[in-house]
Amino acid sequence: DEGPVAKWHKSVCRYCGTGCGVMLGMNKDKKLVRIRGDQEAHNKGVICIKGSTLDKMMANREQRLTKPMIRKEGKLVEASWDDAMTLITNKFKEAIAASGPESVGYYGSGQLYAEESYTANKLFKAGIQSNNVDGNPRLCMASAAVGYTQTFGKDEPPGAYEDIDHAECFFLIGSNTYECHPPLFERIMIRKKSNPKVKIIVIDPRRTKTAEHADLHLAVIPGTDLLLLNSMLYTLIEMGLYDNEFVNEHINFNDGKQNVSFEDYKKFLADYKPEDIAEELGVSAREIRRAAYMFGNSKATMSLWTMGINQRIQGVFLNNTLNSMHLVTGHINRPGATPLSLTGQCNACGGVRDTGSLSHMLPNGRLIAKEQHRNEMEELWGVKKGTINPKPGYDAINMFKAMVEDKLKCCLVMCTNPAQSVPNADYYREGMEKCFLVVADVFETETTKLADVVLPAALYIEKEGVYGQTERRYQLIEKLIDPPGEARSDLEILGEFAERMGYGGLIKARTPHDVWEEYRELSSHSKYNFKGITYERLKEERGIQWPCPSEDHPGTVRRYTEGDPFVPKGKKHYFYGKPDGKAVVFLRPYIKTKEQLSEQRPLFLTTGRVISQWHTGTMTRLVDELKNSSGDACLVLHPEDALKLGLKEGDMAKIDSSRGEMMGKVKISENETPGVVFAAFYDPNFLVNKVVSDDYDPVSKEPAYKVTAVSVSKS
Ligand code: MGD
Ligand code: SF4
Repeated sequence: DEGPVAKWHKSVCRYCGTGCGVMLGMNKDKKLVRIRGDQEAHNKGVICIKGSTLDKMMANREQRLTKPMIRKEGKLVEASWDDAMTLITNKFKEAIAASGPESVGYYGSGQLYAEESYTANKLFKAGIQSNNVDGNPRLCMASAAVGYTQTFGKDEPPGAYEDIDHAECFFLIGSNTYECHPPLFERIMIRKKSNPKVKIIVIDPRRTKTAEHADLHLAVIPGTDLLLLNSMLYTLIEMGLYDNEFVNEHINFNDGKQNVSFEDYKKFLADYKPEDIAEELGVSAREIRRAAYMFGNSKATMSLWTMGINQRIQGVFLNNTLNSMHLVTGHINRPGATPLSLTGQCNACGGVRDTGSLSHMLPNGRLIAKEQHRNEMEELWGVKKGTINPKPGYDAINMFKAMVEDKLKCCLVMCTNPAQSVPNADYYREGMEKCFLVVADVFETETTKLADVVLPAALYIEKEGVYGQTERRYQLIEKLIDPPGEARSDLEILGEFAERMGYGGLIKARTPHDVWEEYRELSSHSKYNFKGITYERLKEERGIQWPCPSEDHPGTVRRYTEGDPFVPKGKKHYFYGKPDGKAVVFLRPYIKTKEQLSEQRPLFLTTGRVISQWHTGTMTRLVDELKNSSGDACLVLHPEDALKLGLKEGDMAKIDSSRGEMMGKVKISENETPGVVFAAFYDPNFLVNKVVSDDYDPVSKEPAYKVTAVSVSKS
């Protein structure tokens, strides 16, 4: 009934950090009617169930937000753009006049286009002079970003997806790749089928779909993985499976304060002998040694990880140590050998990490705390020296805490649904209600329900911009259709807000193309150089990986080695993020999580995604196929635990943690581990984040969504 496809357009999937290339089929009325994987893109035509139903999500215009809304006498009522923007500007100006620029903030998203996050960051830090710029990538990637930066001196992975085709051992830790990055998992399985020597090790407390395909699955006790990694390093060195030449030439060992020797490192690891830590880890010494042997003895080992490692109170230490495993064994900087942190969101890397849109950062790896970095950005942005506040702003959790404490008076929230996605949700929702909250979204969400002003945003191909995913690949999404009603792109909203706040001169670039031109020029003053990545090239090519310093440069698959434009000629490895070109192996001790089991709370709750839903489900729950596939969210228990607790499938249970309690339906599955219960967070009728702990890593400030002690009882 929609008619045949009149034209196919290359694009990128809207949802996850895999960044699959898709082909969008438009009919003669310029309506999106078909979608398929792009054979020429890195995903070679493979897409998952979410990507393949993007057309259905985009077709839903009945439920879209199409007019601004303002809260009047407790109710959201329709308003004109002019009234909404006037109100927002007045409120922000009043707060700044009364309590200073630190009383206002911006909470963004790893799903906005790079041009949008870049503009918001510049407006707040160089214009309004508030460093309260943070967003949902803090909840997902912050530990990986800090981990890479500490180890290599620069953020973003050294390797690429292409390494999957060359690896002989896959070390998947804290990643349910099968459900969360399906085309990459398929690529791993194709590699395994092509070569019988290829082995897969999965480290996960749950027997996930990914674990079902493993040659070795170690179901560690939640919160203890650092014991395993240090123990594997102990074993690798004990077995002589390390690369002496690489260690001597390319690594510094460091205890967090100063450089130490390899011998000191060995002494540090002596506390992690497999036999001594096996019980606390929940895995036998034999299996630890087996994992270490498989890791060290393969021709090329590739680690892949995501939230199971990042969302932890030791997220940074875990990331450091994973990088260390590759450095010590020399499994780095060659095809198939690399530590590759997978990204959760479609633009957490390019949009937020690279643009520096977090409260402690400035673009292209610069830090607020460093005067030289602030001065560089002040010069590049053409503002007076001393404009950028030297104090980092609030990270995500502390931003919501500042709302509760009435320190943050106004906040602009774009493209994210924190009322459902932050941990200890009831506590922070109270703050969202207190604060003057402006929310730009495409559908009604738990957060728009709490907002003082709701702004209708344009979605995906209703606007234009760049996404940058896991492997430093930048890809362009072109505008193909108009947004519904009065919806506007986030970039237009930010441009108008800047103008009204008096920063129209600072935010001169108002179209995606112009912002990109400014930003790519700016990148050429850094080691993130992507000056050569133009819109014109991106329209033709299937994404380009930076560094890419000039328009005739093909992009860089592997960093810190030959082929990387920043590696001096004749050098095989050079970690140029560090002054002496050497990467750092840190001595990172394991610390027990505060969330410990007790008689009162004898189970570990862990949370995450399922294959057919995206995050808080605002977009994917509206698609019938996806809704039917996932059903409603439940608390998933092992049959042994269910029996002990007298619970049957479908029963209502009470879940209680130190943060709160909630009710939810029970599902029973042999794939769960006894003692560990699981819940996804896509369902507003099952707000698991009410009970999830908001403890966080002290350095990355990323919350530990993966380990909460709970009790479960029949209600
Ligand atoms: P999303 O559902 O991705 O969730 O949490 P959120 O970012 O809060 O929200 C994106 C919103 O953007 C949606 O409401 C969508 O309708 C809207 N939107 C889509 N396109 C546009 C656009 O172009 N412009 C605007 N203005 N809006 C748009 C994700 C967060 O959740 C993340 S990143 C992680 S990693 C955490 N993971 C996690 C977990 O593992 N467990 C638990 N329990 N909670 C978690 N919460 C975190
Ligand atoms: Fe989209 Fe991610 Fe699925 Fe690829 S794997 S189609 S990017 S949701």
